[in-house]
Amino acid sequence: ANLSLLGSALNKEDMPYCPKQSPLIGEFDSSLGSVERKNPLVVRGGRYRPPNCEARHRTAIIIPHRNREHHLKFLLYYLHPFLQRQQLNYGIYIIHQDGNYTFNRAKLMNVGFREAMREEDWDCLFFHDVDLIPEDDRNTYICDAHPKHAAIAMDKFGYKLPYKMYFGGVSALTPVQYLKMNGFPNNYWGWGGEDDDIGVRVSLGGMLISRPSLKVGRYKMIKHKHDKGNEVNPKRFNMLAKTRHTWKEDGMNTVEYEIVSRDYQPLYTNITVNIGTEV
Ligand code: UDH
Ligand code: NGS
Repeated sequence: ANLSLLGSALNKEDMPYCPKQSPLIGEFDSSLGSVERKNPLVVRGGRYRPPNCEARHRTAIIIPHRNREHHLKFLLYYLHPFLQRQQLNYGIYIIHQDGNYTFNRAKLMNVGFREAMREEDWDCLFFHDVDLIPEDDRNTYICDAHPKHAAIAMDKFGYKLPYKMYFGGVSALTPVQYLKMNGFPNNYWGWGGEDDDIGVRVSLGGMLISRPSLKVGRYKMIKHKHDKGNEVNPKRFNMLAKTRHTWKEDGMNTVEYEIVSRDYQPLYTNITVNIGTEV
C-alpha cells in the first residue's frame, strides 16, 4: 500500500492540512537578537537573578575569546536558559584578547577573574571554553569544596576523560580556591599545556580535583580547526616540568594587562583586553 496516500487520507478526516509554509520556521534562530527575546529576564551585561526566590549561588561565567563569534552565539543560545533552569544568580563575561598576537587562554582567565570580582562578590567562577555546550541540566554551575573540573565527558573523547589529570574545557573555582593556587599561569602563549598546568596548581595548592559524574558532566564540542594565532606551543612540556618551581612567582600575583574597553551587551559583558606579548 502507498503509505503516504494512507497518511493524507487520515489527515483529511481528522484535521486540516498544515499550511504550505510552516509558520514555525524561524523559531530556531540563534541570532543574538532572538536569544535576547527568548530570555527577557536577562539584563544588561548578561546578568540574571531568579524572579521569585533568592538564589543560593552567585556564579560568574568567564569565557576567553577571540574571533569565535559564531560559537559564542550558539553557546549563549544554550547557556542562558540552562543557567536560569538552575535558579542561579549569574553573569556572563567574555574576555576578548585584543590584537593579533598569539592567543593566551590562561592569562585571559586571570583577567576575567579580577575584572569579574571587581564588579560583584561572585562565590563561584566558571572558566568556560566558547565551543562547549553542556548537555545535562544536572551539571550544576556551582562550586564544590575542591576545584571542579566540569567537562569530564566530552563527545570528542567518546564521553570519557582523555587522561586522569585532564583539567581542560570547563572548570570552576571559588575565589578562595583560585587565590590559593595563585590563579592560572600567565606565560602559556599558543595552544596546549596551560590546562595541565592549572591541574598541577590545584594539587600544589593543597587541593583535590572534584568532578561531576560521567553521566552528568557531558559536553558537545562545536567542531573546528586550530585557530590562526593559536599555534601549538613548543615550550609547553618544558614549562610544565617547572610548574612546581614557578607557580608562586607567576599567576594572579603578577598578572599585568590593560583594559581596552568594557561594554555591557544585553547578553554578556564584553571586556576587551591588551595582555601584551611574550617576554
Ligand atoms: N579561543 C578563542 N579564539 C582563538 C583560540 C582560542 O576564542 O583563536 C578560546 C575559545 O574559548 C576556545 C578556547 O580558547 O574554546 C580553547 O581553544 P581551542 O578551542 O582552540 O582548544 P581546543 O583544544 O581545540 O578545544 C584545538 C583545535 C583542535 C583542532 C582539531 C582538528 N581535528
Ligand atoms: C594534552 C594537552 C592539553 C590538551 C589535551 C587535549 O596533550 O593542553 O591534550 O587536547 N597538553 C599538552 O599539550 C601538554 S585536544 O584533544 O582537546 O586537542 O587540552
